[in-house]
This record gives sequence, structure tokens and C-alpha cells, in this order.
Amino acid sequence: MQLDTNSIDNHNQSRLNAHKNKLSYWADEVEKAEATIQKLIDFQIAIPSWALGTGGTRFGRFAGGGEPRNLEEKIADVGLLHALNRSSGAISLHIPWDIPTDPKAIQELAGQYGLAFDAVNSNTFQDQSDQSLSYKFGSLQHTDAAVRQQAIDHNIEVIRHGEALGSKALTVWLSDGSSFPGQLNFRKAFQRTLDSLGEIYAALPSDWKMFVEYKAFEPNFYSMTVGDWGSSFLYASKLGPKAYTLVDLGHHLPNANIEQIVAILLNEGKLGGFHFNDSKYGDDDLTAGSIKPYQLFLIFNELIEGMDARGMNHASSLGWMIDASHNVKDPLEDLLQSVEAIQLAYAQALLVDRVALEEAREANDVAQAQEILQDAFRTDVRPLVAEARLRVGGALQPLALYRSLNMRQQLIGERGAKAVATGL
Ligand code: LRH
Ligand code: MN
Ligand code: MN
Repeated sequence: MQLDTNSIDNHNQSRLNAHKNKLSYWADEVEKAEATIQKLIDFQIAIPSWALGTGGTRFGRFAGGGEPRNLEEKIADVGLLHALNRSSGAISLHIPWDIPTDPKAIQELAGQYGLAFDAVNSNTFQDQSDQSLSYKFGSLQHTDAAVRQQAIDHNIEVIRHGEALGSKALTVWLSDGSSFPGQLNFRKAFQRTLDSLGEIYAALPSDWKMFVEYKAFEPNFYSMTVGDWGSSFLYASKLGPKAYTLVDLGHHLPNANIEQIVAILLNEGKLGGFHFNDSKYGDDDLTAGSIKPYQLFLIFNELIEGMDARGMNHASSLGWMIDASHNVKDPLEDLLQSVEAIQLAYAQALLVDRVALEEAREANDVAQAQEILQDAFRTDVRPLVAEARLRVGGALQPLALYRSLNMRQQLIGERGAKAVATGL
């Protein structure tokens, strides 16, 4: 389904006056506003191909209808999001859930929507029907070399799929670990995983990155072989300069200081990118910024400080990806909300008075340092984010337009009420 530009123009026209009023607040700080708007325009967030259908829990799944039935329809959905917000210009594929059987045609289709392909994700946490050996006891860590080889071959195949589409990174997330004390020799599991990752690393094209995603728990609940940023950092350091750590916000033990983890990884040149989402308890995969927006802001605060110190381009040096799913919301509405929340956190963090903050820190003026951060966090930057969209042809209020055009009903009309997407 294509969104015609008239719908966007009409929507924007009817809201233009109210928008300009809100924007006039920035009249005294035009320079700051302009710099922020430009950075927002450049900032693109990749949509996961596995989050376009209604997510479920292990207790059930309540499909919402009109879900994309194949990769082509998933690309169309991301194209729709991008047409609405002009900030979702990339898609991240999970293989084998979304195999591009005709990569040329898929690339062409994505190009029509202005979409690029971000990191490709491998899957050695499930057994596929055509697979000869089981991952029940792990993949890259497995005691049986043949299972390890099967998982290595799969990852290399995923790289090849990505190459055909113009991806530049492979994300490896492993469910490997153990469920009970005594089950696993930790040292052997680490070494086998490192050796297996080394074989995958050797198959990376020269301009590719490998993202090693860590997770503290689930599906293994006693130990995870890539369980925290420390172990991911170790793997990435031992593998070489093309390997980085990927931070999924939901993959920490409760109350972990993620912004500090981000600062240290960035300083070591080993931060690869993000899977944005939010959580109250564990890997809840909720809408970004829906539970802890201040944490999201603090993460961006560290990102901007660290990236600027290292001369890194905000838009292109790291992988900015969402990894969320929801079982009670329309996935497209959920994703629009996530993108907006990420942009808001980014814009607020751009407003932090860094000179004053450093001064306060050097003087151990704790209250002042907090004031500076919270002043930026409490600033309403929604008009700046809307203005950024407006300037590049997006909608002032993407979610409102999506609703007023009855997009979900249209998708149900096209695809059927029982259309269910592949994924988790
Ligand atoms: C694991 C994870 C990982 C997978 C995705 C489906 O919890 O975050 O990124 O690839 O979920
Ligand atoms: Mn993830
Ligand atoms: Mn996860």
C-alpha cells in the first residue's frame, strides 16, 4: 500500500498554524533549533522485520489482522512508516524468518520506498524444519563440532544474503547457555563460542561489522554464554576490529546502569549499535521510551558526548535499530511511537549545555549538574521533531494520520483479517 503525498499535505495543512505556534517558542534560539532539526532529519532508525506482526508471549498471541504475509509486504509496511515519519529509512532482516529469495527484486522494492538494509540477524536459537541437527543444547558453544559447524554455516549464509541486499553488518544473538548448575563447562563454552565466532568473522566482507548481542537471561536461566556487556566486549575484542558489542536495552539485569555501559563501550571504540525497546521487568520488548524515558535520554546524553569526543557521525557510525514487539497494540502504531520516543530522547540530549555540565562536574556541583540534565529532559522538543518531519515531506503527526486514513482497515482489506506475519 502506497501513501499518496496529498494525504500528507492535507494533514499538514490542517495542522500547520498550531504547529507554527508551538515552534515559535524556539524563535529566540533559532541556531540551536536549526542544528537539532538538521540532525533529526539525518537520523534514521531501522525497523525490525520481525516486529511488523503482532507479537505474542509464550501464553498466546492475538493477531490483529492485515499483517504482512511475506517480505515484500513487510517492506511495504516499513515504507508506509517511513512515508509518515521520514525517519524509518531502513529495515533489519531476521533469517530464516525473512529470506530474500530474489534479492535483486527485494532491493529494488526497498529502493522504491527509500529503504536501506541495516544489519542482518542470524537465528540459531530455534530448530527449523529442514535442519539436520538440533540447537537444544546450544549452537556456537555446542559440545558436538558438527552442530557448531551447522551454526557457523548458517551465519555465513546470512552474511551472503545481506551482501546481496547491501547490508553492512551481521548481528549474532545466541541463546546458548545452560539451564542448571553443572550442565556446562563455562570455560569450554566460552572458547568454543569464540572459535565459532572467529570462523564467522573470517567470512565477513572487509567493509562489514559483526555485532555481538548479549543477554543476561532467557531462554537459558542459569547461565548465558554471551550474558553481559563484559563477555560481549571480550568476544569482540578477541575477534578483531570489525567486531562490536550490540546493546539491546531489555537484556540487562534489573536496574543496570545502561548509560554507563554505553559510555564505556563507546570510549573503547567497541559500541556497535542498539536494539531499542523498553522494559519494566526483563526483555519485555515494549515500545521505546514507554516505561523509562529518562533512561533513554541519559543513554543519548552519553552517546552524544562520547561520539562528539571521538568525532563520530551521529547518523552513520552506529547501528540504530528497534527490537520491540507488542501483543495488544497495532504493531505499526507501536513502531511509530518507538521512533518518535527515540527522536525525542535524541533531541533533548542535543540540548544539554555540555560546557555548563562539565563545569558543574569539575566543581562537584551535584545539584547544578542534575539541573542541567533535567532542564534538557523537561524541554518539550515535540515541535522540533515535527518540524524535522515536515521539512522532508513527512506528517506532522504520523500516528494521527495513520489513524485518520484507517490504514489498518485498508491493510486488512488488502491482506485479510487472518493474515499473520512470521517472527517471534
Ligand atoms: C533476543 C533478541 C535478539 C533476537 C530478537 C528476536 O531476545 O533480542 O535480538 O534476534 O530478540
Ligand atoms: Mn535484540
Ligand atoms: Mn531480546
